[in-house]
Amino acid sequence: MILIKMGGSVISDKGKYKKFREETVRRIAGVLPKEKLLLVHGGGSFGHVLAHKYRIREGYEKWKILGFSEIGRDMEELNLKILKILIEEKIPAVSIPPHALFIMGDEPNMDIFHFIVDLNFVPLTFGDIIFHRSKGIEICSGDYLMLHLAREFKPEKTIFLTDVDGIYDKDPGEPGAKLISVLERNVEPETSTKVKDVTGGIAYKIEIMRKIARYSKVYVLNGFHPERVKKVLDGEETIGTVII
Ligand code: IP8
Repeated sequence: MILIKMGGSVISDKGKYKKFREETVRRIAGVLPKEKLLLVHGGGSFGHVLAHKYRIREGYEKWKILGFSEIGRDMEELNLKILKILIEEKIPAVSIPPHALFIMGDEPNMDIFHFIVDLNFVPLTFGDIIFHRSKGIEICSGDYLMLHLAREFKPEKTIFLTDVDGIYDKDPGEPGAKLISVLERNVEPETSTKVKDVTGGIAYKIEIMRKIARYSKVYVLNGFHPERVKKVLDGEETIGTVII
């Protein structure tokens, strides 16, 4: 089993509200296996712009509810764009919107994932709006779903696709930043925490990746170079970070 997250900064231009990167997604879809695959995608500018504007992570207030619905609509729009491309590439993907699957605060029931994987489908889930037992409303990040899927399926490889070559020792935009090619999950990494989004930015992601590394080999790769994904899938060396 292979678990892959297409990060929001790869599938969309994070600086422009709802700017989808169709060609990039198509190129990624072209190298993916057509079975024994679990897919997750992030929100990018379809999710984070309005999630920030409506302060969704601070919980329920009546004035936010239309905004919450708008984010749900935008995420389904993004999800449908990706789903269409996957099907065109002959990947039997089926969309699983988290907000209809569980209420945050409860353990997500992963039964449906097992059921459809056994039938050779490829589940496609995503960072989403979600209802929350105590806060009322919340954002469910794709990374949280990655952790649950990794725990449940213990995939052979887990791949995070980002807009840079992997994890760096400082902000990749800074001069002298070095790519970390191997990161040990038990060692606290020296990395940048500058890039922020509503679900916590790189620090939260690295924490999740280190947890996932208990169950799976974790790779962080540049999504604009799908040939690197192919290499990892084929067991070959490539540019990126592996967390062991
Ligand atoms: O990009 C966030 O998912 P992420 C989803 O995986 C929304 O953190 C709706 C902002």
